[in-house]
Amino acid sequence: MTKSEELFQRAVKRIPGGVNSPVRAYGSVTEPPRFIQGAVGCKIFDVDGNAYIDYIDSWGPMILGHNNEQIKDAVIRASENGLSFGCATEVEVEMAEFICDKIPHIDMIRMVNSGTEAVMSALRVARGYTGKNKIIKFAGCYHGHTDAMLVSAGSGVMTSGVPDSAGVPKGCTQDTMIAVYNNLESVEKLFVESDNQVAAVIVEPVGANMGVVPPAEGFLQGLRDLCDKYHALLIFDEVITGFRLSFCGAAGFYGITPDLVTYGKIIGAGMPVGAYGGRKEIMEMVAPAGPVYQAGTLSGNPIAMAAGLTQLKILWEDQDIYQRLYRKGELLYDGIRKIFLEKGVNYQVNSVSSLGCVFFTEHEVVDYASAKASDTKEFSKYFQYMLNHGIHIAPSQFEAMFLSDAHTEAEIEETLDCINKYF
Ligand code: KE4
Repeated sequence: MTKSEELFQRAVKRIPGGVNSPVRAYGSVTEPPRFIQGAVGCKIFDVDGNAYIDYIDSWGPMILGHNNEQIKDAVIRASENGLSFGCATEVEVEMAEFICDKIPHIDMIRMVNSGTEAVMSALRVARGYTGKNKIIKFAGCYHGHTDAMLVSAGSGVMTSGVPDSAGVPKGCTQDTMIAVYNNLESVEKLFVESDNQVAAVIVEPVGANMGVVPPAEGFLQGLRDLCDKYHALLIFDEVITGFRLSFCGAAGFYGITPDLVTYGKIIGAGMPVGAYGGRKEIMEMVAPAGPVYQAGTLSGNPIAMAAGLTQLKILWEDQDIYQRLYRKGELLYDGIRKIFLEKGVNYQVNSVSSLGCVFFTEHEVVDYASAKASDTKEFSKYFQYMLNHGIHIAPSQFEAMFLSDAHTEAEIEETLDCINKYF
C-alpha cells in the first residue's frame, strides 16, 4: 500500500469523503488520490516520492509556480509581527489601493476569504443596489458553493453528477435563473420573463468549470448590452481568469467592463483570499458604509495580504508574463491539436491563453450540454495514464489545465510526448 492510499484510508474515517474539497477525492477517475508532500516551480511531489509536472497549480493561484521565494519571504516577514489582529492594518490599505489604482472598473474593493464568499457577497450587493432579486447564471458555470449558485453548477458539482445539491431549500434558488452559455437569446428570454426583476447576470467570462469553454465572439459584449438594456448589473466572476488572462483579467483581455468583479486564487497567491469590487456607487452599499451586510474574522488577514500583494506586484511589474503564458498555451494546446490531427483523433481541445483542456467528444464544446456529452470513462483512462507518467492534470473532465510562468518548453514538450504516446 502506498502512503497516499494509507493516508486516504485514515482520512475517510474523519473527513467527509477523505478530503476538504470534493474534487481532490479523484471521484470520477479510477486512481486513489495523491497526497502531496510539497511543490516547487512547476513540479509537485507526492508523499511516496513521485514527482509530477503540475497542471492543477492549486486550481490557479500558483501563476508564478509553486514556492516562489519572494512570496515565501513576504509571508515569513509578515508572520513575525503576528498572524491576525481583527483590526485594520496598513497592508490592507496597500492591497486595496494597488488594485483600485490599476483596474479601471474597480473604485473600491472588499477582501474576503474565498471565491465563494466573494460571489455570495457580490450577489447580495447587486440585490441591495438594484432592489431586485433575480440572478441569471449559466449552466456549467461554477461560482462556489453559496446556496443560490448551486443550480446547474460546474466543477465538482458537475463532476459528481449531482445536478444540484441536497440541503439547498427551494427558497434559496427560486430567484436563480439558468441561461445557456454562449447563447444570448436564452439570456434575453429570461430578462423578458422576469418582468424586469433581474438584479444581475453573473458569468465566468471564460467558462473553466465545465472544462474550458471560451466566450463566443460577441457573447460578453452581448451580456454587457443586455444588462444595460434591462438595468441589471454584469458580474464577472474572475476567480480563475482574474490576473491570469491579463493583469485586468478577462475584462482587460476581452475589453468588456463589468459592474462588479469577484476574485480568488491568484489574489491570495495560495493563501485563503477572495475579493469583490466595482464602482464606488455600488460598493458604498457595503457595511459599514451602507446597508448591505458582509463581514469576516480573517478578511484581509495580514499574512494573506502580504502573500497576495507580493504576487500582484510581481505580475504588475513583469507584465510580459501574460505574453509568455499566451505563448506557452499555444505551444501546449496547439501541440495537442497537432497530435490529434496527425493521429486522426477527433477529440476537442479548447483553450484561452494558459487555460485549456481536452474534451473526449467529437463535437465542438460551446456550453454545458456539449461538455456533458464528453466520454468521462475515456477521460479517466487518459488521466490515469498521464498521472502514472508524471503529468498531474485535474482528476475531472470538467476542469481546466493551468500553465504557470514556471512551466518551460521542456516540460511542455515532455507533456506532449506523453500525450502522443497515449493516443
Ligand atoms: P473558492 O470558494 O473555491 O475559493 O472559489 C469558488 C469559485 C468561484 N468562482 C469560480 C469561477 C471558481 O472556479 C471557483 C472555484 N474553482 C474550483 C476549481 N474549478 C476550486 C477547486 C475546488 O473546489 O476544490
